[in-house]
Amino acid sequence: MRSNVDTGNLVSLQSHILQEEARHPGASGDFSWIVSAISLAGKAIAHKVRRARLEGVLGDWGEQNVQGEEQIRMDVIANETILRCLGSRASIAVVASEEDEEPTILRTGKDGGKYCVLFDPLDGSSNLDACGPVGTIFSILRNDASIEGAEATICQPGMKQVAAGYILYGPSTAFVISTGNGVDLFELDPFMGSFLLVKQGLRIPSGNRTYSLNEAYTESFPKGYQRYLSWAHGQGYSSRYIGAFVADVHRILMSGGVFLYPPTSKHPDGKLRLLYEANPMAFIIEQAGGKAMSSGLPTLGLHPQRLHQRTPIIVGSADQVEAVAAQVHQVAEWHP
Ligand code: AHM
Ligand code: MG
Repeated sequence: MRSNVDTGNLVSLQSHILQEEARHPGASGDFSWIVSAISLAGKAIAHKVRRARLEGVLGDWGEQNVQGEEQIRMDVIANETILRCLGSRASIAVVASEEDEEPTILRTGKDGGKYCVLFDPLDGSSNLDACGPVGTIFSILRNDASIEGAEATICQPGMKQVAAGYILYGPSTAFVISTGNGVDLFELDPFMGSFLLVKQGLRIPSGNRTYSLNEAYTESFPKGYQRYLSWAHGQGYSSRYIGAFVADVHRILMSGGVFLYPPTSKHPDGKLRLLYEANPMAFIIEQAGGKAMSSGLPTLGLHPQRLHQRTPIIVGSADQVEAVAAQVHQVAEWHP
């Protein structure tokens, strides 16, 4: 039987990141401490997610988040877990979450704040009731001490991310990360309590004619997307949609295809958030050889204006993203 593990040795996430860091002369180890905090949070959330029904913490919290969306109790639990894990790491300047209205300044550059960590604590959380996959998405940026104000500090184009990744809580718990040097996949061994390296240098496959989008909104998509869908139907495309961005993109990273969340009448700027959903997933996919576009432009080149800014996105195998773009004939066809 063939093994999916492509490394001969047992390598934990922690030792892998330390090894990567050692390649940079003068690295202080601060970065690996941040990844270790995220992995600790991931293990705690994985455990909570598995026990959520038993512990009676599924369902609504009874409040709305800053996006005006009902907060699910597990959103709040995941958010608090990540903040508790990150709060003790001395090099973090700013943290920002989908669940919090404002970014939080933990310490200034003068006090050693080198990095900003942005995250969606539990993407796709409405899947939980149905025992579907959910995930944590994160983006790590450098803290520019010369910029005043937390929001201005984190409003950096995605191409400036120092690292990005996600933890997917599915049948297994997967940790996917890129520090700008390819994409590595780890899986949680629940008995050892460690994320172990299973695949280094992941490359996204091409040639998979499968799209992933909420087709029920087709009537309100801009013309270019509608033309793409008609074209894809004629070409014998297949479709897959989990309804959790992190899980849909993970499937595409492993098997190829394209994910789309176009502008709709309900969400004229798209639904997904640029800084802590679109940018980190676009970074991972591009590091694996894929492509990400927002209204005809590279997602990673967009200049964010606000923490909770939304963006349309097309992300996946380069050939499949280009197949979408080929059906959009004018700039005006990207917009409603
Ligand atoms: P969330 O961050 O509140 O969970 O919302 C984002 C989710 C994404 O995970 C998913 O891709 C999208 O919403 C699904 O939206 P829709 O139900 O409109 O298809
Ligand atoms: Mg989300």
